[in-house]
Amino acid sequence: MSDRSYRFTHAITRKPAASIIAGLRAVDTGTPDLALMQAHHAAYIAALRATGATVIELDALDAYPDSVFVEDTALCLPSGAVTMRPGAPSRLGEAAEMAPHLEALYADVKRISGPDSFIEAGDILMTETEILVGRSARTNAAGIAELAALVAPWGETVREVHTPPGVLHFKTDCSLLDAETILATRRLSATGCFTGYRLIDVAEGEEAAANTIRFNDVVLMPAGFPRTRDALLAAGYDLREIGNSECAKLDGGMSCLSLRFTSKP
Ligand code: CIR
Repeated sequence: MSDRSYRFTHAITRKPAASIIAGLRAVDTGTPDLALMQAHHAAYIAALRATGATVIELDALDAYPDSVFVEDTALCLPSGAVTMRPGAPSRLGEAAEMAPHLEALYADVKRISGPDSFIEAGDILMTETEILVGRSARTNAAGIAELAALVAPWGETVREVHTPPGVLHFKTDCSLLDAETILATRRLSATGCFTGYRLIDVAEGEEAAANTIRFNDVVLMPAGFPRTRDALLAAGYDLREIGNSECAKLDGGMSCLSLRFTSKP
């Protein structure tokens, strides 16, 4: 079995912009503190680099308040990349900002372009064998169908699933921990979408801990979720807890802050 879904040589991040205070959020829980967010962001990048990966840090984009959440702009696969078409109008232009950076690294960069297609990569979970895409308020059937058609020539299979109502993205509620293991909230795993995978439940009341990333030998998780942390430690994962209080005010977590991929020489 390959390990394409958690072993990476590279990541792309983007510095948080001062305009982050105008970023999208479902519920207003306070103004994000830019300096603290920058400190958390630096710790996140350091944790990625400590695994031996190269991290490309892009400049802040003030015109796009949510642009620190680079994950939503593209899907990076072993054979090529696909730029997304974000369903949030204020984020639509972020994909074109990312495209040249991917074109510098990948021979094949495709793009979601249908005028009725909307898809954000926060709704996409890549595993060893398939690409799960959650329908959500940001990702529609046309976007998923277009993605499926674009990646089929690369031998990739897309499976449409559902993001729970009121949850921003599919991956807000789940993460891949290794080739066969998924960490998920009960409200998501109860839909049955992870049949065939080994499941670890996020502790009740710690739903915001579900968005982690497995990156090479470590799992990055948001700090402040002791019962989920202990469950992951007991399962043998090498954890790095990263402060996420400021991104959480904008519904962002560990996966949202990077594009992760393997660059072939
Ligand atoms: C948004 O609403 O689009 C941002 N405030 C948060 C995006 C988080 N991204 C992600 O879950 N992949």
